[in-house]
Amino acid sequence: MEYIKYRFYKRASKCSLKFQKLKNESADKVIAEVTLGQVLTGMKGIPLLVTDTSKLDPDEGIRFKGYSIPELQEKLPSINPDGEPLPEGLFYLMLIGEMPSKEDVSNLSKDFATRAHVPQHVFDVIDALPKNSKPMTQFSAAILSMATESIFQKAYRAGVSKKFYWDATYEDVMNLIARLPRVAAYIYRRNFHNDDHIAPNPRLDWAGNLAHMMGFETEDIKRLFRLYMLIHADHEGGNVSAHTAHLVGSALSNPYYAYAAAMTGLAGPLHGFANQDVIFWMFEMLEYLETDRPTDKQVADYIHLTLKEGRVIPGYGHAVLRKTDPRFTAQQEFANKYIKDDYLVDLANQLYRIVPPILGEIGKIKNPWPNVDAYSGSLLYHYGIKEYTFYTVLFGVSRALGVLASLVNDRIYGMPIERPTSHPLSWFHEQAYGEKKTC
Ligand code: NMX
Ligand code: MLT
Repeated sequence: MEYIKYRFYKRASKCSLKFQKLKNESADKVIAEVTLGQVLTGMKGIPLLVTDTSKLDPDEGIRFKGYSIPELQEKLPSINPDGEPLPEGLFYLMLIGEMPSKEDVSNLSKDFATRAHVPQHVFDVIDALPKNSKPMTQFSAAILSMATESIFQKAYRAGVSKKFYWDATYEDVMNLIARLPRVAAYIYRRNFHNDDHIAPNPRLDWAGNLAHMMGFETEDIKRLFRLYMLIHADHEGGNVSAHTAHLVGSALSNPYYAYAAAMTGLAGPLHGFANQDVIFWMFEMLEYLETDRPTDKQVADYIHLTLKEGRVIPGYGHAVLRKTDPRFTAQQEFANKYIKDDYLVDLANQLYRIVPPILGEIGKIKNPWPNVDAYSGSLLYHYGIKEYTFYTVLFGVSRALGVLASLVNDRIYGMPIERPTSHPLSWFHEQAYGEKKTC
């Protein structure tokens, strides 16, 4: 067994014993009370999922295996001393629970490079879709079509014991992560560069190779991509994409199925699509105001207009966070360091001053502060990736790192099929008022 896989196995099998012990010995322990309000507002705050890769604190934001984003930037190995860490290192950390050495990360990069071959039929599936189908449609379809390669599916058919499900899942997960940059870049070049495709360079790291295959060779963009892939990689288990992959995977659907499903969730405007919605809305505003440099008053008026139309302000608010998203801050710091005088970056900063007090005044919005999507598009646009309908695909490449690490955990822990209970509305009415009412 390859050594990173062996390290995962050694560590995760210990955790798996803990999981089984808890299940067997403490099943009756009450851990939470559920209110009707929680059920009716999207199950917020109910501790229902076991996810080891990262944990979200409403005020502090995300920590990956206990490390904040600034701590990761300091401690994870990077290629250049002043560069951003390699996302492969974060994957290692989430999978194994220890900080990787530079050598571990370099081995992981090489492992991904050797697994990166995408079968021709996946490109054929993408090419069969009309060019006006959304990049996320092409991305999800491509991932689904790659299920032909699933080792888990073949092992299951061959009758492999439950004890070894994790092994085949691990192989699928590694292969899928390795192939996503090629698939994403293919969609990008197909849609926006006349099918002029660029071959992978196996000597590059995972994120650097993605930039290369998309046609961007400067160190600036590679640095941005490494940061981007790091901060979008995971957001504990309850977000729509992570939860979807876990749920679909709990039926023992193979990792390709589970991740394709996750990506159709990421494509929703309240989730990852918001990163393209932000840029769409910014341009809509600038066009309406007929200026690239609006005054604070013009921006505030436009925000009020958007709200009056019954729309949300994209990039603001969060289901869990109650303060500025540290992923927003990491990107803002990156811009402060490397970008001078860019109108969209300036607009993102201007919105950060103006949006929160306006949303705060409304009263009902639990978090008026920006999330990760409020900044990412301005950075990509600055570096020449202007095709914003593609932005959610980049989010999707990154999110694989956390979600798929969790999927291998699910299988080694022997997690069962997920199957909560539902009731008709009349049942909830009865719980609240003591009488059954049908509608
Ligand atoms: N602009 C206007 N209204 C908002 C906003 C916003 N940015 N955020 C929340 N609200 C409204 C929300 O629609 C709801 O209205 P109603 O009662 O009429 O249904 C009310 O405020 C209460 O919502 P919350 O409980 O504060 O938020 P919830 O947990 O339901 O939703 C989001 C969280 C993130 C879906 C929501 O804040 C939102 O729609 N934000 C804009 C879209 C966005 O940026 N999504 C990206 C999230 C991060 N990601 O990448 O996944
Ligand atoms: C995410 O990164 O998944 C989003 O911030 C949404 C969430 O955490 O619910």
